[in-house]
Amino acid sequence: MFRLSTLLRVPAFPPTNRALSAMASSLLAEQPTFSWLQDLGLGVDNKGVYNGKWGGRGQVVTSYSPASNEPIARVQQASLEDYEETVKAAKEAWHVWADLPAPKRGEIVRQIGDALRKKSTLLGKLVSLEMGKIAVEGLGEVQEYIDICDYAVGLSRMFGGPMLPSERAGHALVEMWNPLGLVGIITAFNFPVAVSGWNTAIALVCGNCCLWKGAPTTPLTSVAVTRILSEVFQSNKLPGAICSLTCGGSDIGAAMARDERLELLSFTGSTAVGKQVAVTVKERFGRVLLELGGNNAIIAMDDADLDMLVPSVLFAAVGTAGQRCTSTRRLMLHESIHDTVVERLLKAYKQVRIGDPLEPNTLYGPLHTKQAMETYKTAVEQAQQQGGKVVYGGKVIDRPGNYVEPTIITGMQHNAPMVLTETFVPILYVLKFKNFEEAISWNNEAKQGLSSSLFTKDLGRIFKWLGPKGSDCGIVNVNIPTSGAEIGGAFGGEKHTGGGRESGSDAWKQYMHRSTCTINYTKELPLAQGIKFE
Ligand code: UN1
Repeated sequence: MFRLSTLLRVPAFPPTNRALSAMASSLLAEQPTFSWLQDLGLGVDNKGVYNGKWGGRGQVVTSYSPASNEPIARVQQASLEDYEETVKAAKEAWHVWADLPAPKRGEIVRQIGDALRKKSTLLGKLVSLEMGKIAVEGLGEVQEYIDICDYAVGLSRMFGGPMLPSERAGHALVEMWNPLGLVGIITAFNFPVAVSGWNTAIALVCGNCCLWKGAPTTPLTSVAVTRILSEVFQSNKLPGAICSLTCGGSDIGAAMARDERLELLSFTGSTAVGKQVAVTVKERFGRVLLELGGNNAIIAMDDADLDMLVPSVLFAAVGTAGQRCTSTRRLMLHESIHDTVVERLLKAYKQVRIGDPLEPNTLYGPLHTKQAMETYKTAVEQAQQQGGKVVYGGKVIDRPGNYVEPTIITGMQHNAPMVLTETFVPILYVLKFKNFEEAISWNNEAKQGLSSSLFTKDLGRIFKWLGPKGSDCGIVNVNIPTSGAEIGGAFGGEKHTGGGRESGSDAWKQYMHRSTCTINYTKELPLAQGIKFE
């Protein structure tokens, strides 16, 4: 049986007890806790379905702030009937959208980027409030959406296929690229804006309609983003269902995976759920784009510039409280610099300002859910049982919200089970190696293959790292952190990361189907390979 909620990185919804629900109802009955949410079109009660009009007859969920575990507002999710109506509306809308020339579609995406610019501060603040990442990072992912809109506008005048030389006289061999139809987009809690943006902007200029389901724990962000998009379609007198939304849990996710009307399903989430999604979509010969887990490493050689290494590790391991797919989880240090780097990291970790993610001075906020705190506690215990020494952090922080200490663990074997497990919490395992080849093999022994980074000044090592016997990841960096990729490149990874590529470069190809077209413009009928069939 396909059950998304049990396997997602986070539960469908933070566990609530009756007291908390009662508190939520009484608080929300009066007014939104955060009145500025009204400027994003949000109220106390919100509809979580959009297909040209707003609706939703499914379960009502309350969104909580991870920094306090206090309720923010409620969203009524999609029922399966809502889902059905929405797919029909999106399919209908496609007939209008696909008829627009690609540069005209680009113009609509340009307007989406501009509309996001106008609301970026508020939207970034909402991401911070609902997801728990610090304000600058919330704003940063709205910027990613804006950037990919700009990219997609240019792309709308550039994509296409070549005209190839035909072996037959009077024949043209042309590659045509056409839209797929309806693209399903399932995103995770940790990037509730940017990842939907990468998919939506590119899918739209390619001529597809989109049906989005965000994480069940960030429904307000999904609604706010969709409101911004819907106003652009409305002001251009285009069907709103071109970008539809069905908030929901595992039932909607499973329906999307099974649904033959979704020509492509782009899924971001855990490896375990991604595997089920892949099997379900492939069973119907659909197309699936997977962005799954990562267990990313930084390798620092004896010649690494430590003034660059230490802040890079800090950003990639502590930033977003370790909840990026691209977060650094393993730090491999050459034995000659190991102790110095650990000492410098301890100093840097001590200066991390922990607090309310909405406060401008804060560098480190809460984990997204209570369940993640449990995962953290278990991981710290198990790492210690497997020979790890907690040299920094290791404890839950006694304050409201889901706060845990950013943690450094040394002394483990490179292949200890915890070192090779992606926990999605802010634990950094520091490993000591003797030579470069050994470090590369440790980098590559993780099941996942998302991001990786090497710190060195040696050109020979850099090119080995980028080459066939180097990193096996989709993102292979030098002298920068593992996280914080730009939108212009293709984003994604190999092995258990799922193999998908989103965002820039030629990732657009996955949102279109290619036809090889051979056109005979003569009165002769020569066959290829010189075959005579007479
Ligand atoms: C993710 O964690 O799912 O490279 C996406 C980064 C961001 C995107 C991360 N640009 O860290």
